[in-house]
Amino acid sequence: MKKRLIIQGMHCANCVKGLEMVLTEDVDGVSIDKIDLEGGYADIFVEDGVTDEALKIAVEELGFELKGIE
Ligand code: 9UX
Repeated sequence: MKKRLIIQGMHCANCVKGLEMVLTEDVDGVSIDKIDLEGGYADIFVEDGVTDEALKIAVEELGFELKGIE
């Protein structure tokens, strides 16, 4: 399933790299389509069983805020 994570607090390319890392390493079954620094969102693919709560925990681990999931 495709999801868009609306994320507040990404300011540089390292933020993007860090986010990519926590999403793929901390949560099983996530792959990244694209992360848009300017737009403040991450488009991802999630396998069945990946919860929004797990995504939220991963995003917020780095101090970003998850504003919404579309
Ligand atoms: Mo860049 Mo992001 O040095 O929190 S890693 S601003």
